[in-house]
Formats: sequence, structure tokens, C-alpha cells
Amino acid sequence: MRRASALATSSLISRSLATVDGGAAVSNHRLLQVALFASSSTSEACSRSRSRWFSPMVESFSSGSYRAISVGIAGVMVSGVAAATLSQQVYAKEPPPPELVPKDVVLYQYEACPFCNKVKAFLDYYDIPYKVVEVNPISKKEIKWSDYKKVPILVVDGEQLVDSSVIINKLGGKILPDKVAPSGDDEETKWRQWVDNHLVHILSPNIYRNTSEALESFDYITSNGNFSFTERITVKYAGAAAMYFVSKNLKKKYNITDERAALYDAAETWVNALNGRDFLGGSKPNMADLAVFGVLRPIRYLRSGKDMVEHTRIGEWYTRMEASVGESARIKE
Ligand SMILES: N[C@@H](CCC(=O)N[C@@H](CS)C(=O)NCC(=O)O)C(=O)O
Repeated sequence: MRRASALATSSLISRSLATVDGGAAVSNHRLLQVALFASSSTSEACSRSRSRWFSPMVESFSSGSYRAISVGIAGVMVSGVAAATLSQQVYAKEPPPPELVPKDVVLYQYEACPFCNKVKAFLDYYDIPYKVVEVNPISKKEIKWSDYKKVPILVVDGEQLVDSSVIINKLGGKILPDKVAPSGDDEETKWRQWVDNHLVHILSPNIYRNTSEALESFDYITSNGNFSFTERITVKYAGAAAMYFVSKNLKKKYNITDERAALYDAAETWVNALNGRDFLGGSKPNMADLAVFGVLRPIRYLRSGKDMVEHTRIGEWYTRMEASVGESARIKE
């Protein structure tokens, strides 16, 4: 068992180093796929962010209350309730009509995978209850039954859906009857494509940028993923070392000279796209908001995500997204 695991790990590493040397098909590399990101969607992260979200409101409410004292304590309390209600209305989920909610939804995923997190942001926001099967990225035994060998796979009332964007389109078509199908050259589609073709490629070079960030990322990945005890230890250190090198290759492949600058630039590009709106979708998130939020969620509380929020204007939008997406719709088993 130990030998099998060591063999698997060494094959992963030798493959990743071969990829570095050969420079081909990096995105198909198993370690990279194992490695993609750790989830920050822990309840701890949620509660931290939620308190940050509410604190400016509480502060402004408090300053308003000084003025209101002259009017009377009752007035303050009424306005407090009104403010809370308003925030709930503004940043609320959009559950579909109950008759359209699928009965049985199962997501096969890696907790840290950005594509899986894109699907989860969609399910959480539309409040579609789903079960999660965490796939072991080395054996993949949980998806042996499928011909498709990547994650996410979403099984909706027995029907297999694959590829994050296709999953979202197909499920969206079923549960959101009033949503007009995008024309293809509209703003929402353009930014969804930007996520898949640009944003996701900047993430790996950032989270494996140096040895300490690579270790931080693998600590997250191995703590949240489906690994045996031996795999957890070996993958953490060997994976971090391998991905440090792989990420240098990815930088070349995607013409990235300074990975942090590229991340900040992407965050600013997104904020510019919002053009003063709360969300790209206006007063409510659309599929592009959910896609950007979904792929950023696994890195948000890693060093790179913290830097991104500190050095760019994306934080306010991200916090609004956290408030809108709210609690996960995942069914805990
Ligand atoms: N275009 C696909 C990409 C999915 C993808 O590449 N998933 C990675 C994990 S992040 C994967 O499963 N790779 C195969 C593997 O781990 O062997 C999507 O959007 O769902």
C-alpha cells in the first residue's frame, strides 16, 4: 500500500517534471490537476467575511444612531431592522420555483478545483441542494463508472453533465426558465469566457509562486481533498516542490512575467468591467459574477488572495458576492 502510494506519487512528480522539461500539455498533467487550489469556503472563512461585510453597515448604523438619539431610541431600532432587512433583500440568493429544483444532485469534485468551485457557486447561489463526492485525484476510483475522467461531473436526477460551463448552461436552462439564453456575443458570455481562457491560468503561478506559498497551497489541498494518510504527507511536500517548477512553466506558456502583477491586473480589469455596478449583472449577480467568484474562492484566503484584496479594488465586489451566495446548499452527509 505504502509502496503503491509512493509509486503513484513518484509517477506524478516525474510526469510533472517531464512536463516542465517538455513544456507540452501542461494543463493535462495529473499533478497540476491534483494541485489546483484549496477551498476557502470553510465556515470560518465565511463567518470572518460576513462580519467584515456587516461591520461597515454596523458602523454607519452606529454613527446614524447618535443623530437618532435625539429622535429617540425607538427610531434607532426601527432603522436598524430596516437596514438589516434591506441588506438581506439586496444580497439574497435566487432560488428557482420549487417544482424546477432537481431532486437528486451529486457533484464529483476536487475541493480545491476552480472549475468545481464555479459549479458550486452556481448551486449555492440558486440554492440547489447537492451532495458532494470528493474524488481521489490519484486513483479516481469514485469516477470509475464514468468515461469522462475530469472533474467536475454533476449528476442531476441520474443524468451525467460534464464540463463546468456546459453544466451551468444546461442546469441553468432547466431551473431558470425566465432567463433569456445569452446571444453569445453579450457581456455576460464574454466575461465567462475570460474566466475560462484567462483568469484560471493566472491562479496556479500565483499560488505556487515560491516555496512557502506552494506549501501553503498544498497544505490546504491535502487537508481538504480525498487522500490516504500516506498520500497526504507525500503529496504535500512532493507536490509543492513539483508545482513550484510546473508553475514556472505555466508562466512561460501563458506569457506571464510577473504573476502577482497579472493577478492584480485581472482583478482591476474585472472591477473596471463592473463599471460602477454592484455586480456585472447589475443589482444581482449574473453567471459571469458567479464564475469569477467561483474560481477565486479557493484562493481568497491564501497569501495570493489576501494580496489581491489588499492591492486591488476587488474586495468590495467579492464581499458582496459572499453575502449574495450565502451559506452553501451542500447536503452534509
Ligand atoms: N473544461 C473543464 C476543465 C476541467 C478540468 O480540467 N478539471 C481538472 C481538475 S481542476 C481535472 O479533472 N483534470 C483531470 C485529472 O485530474 O486527471 C471544465 O471547465 O470543467
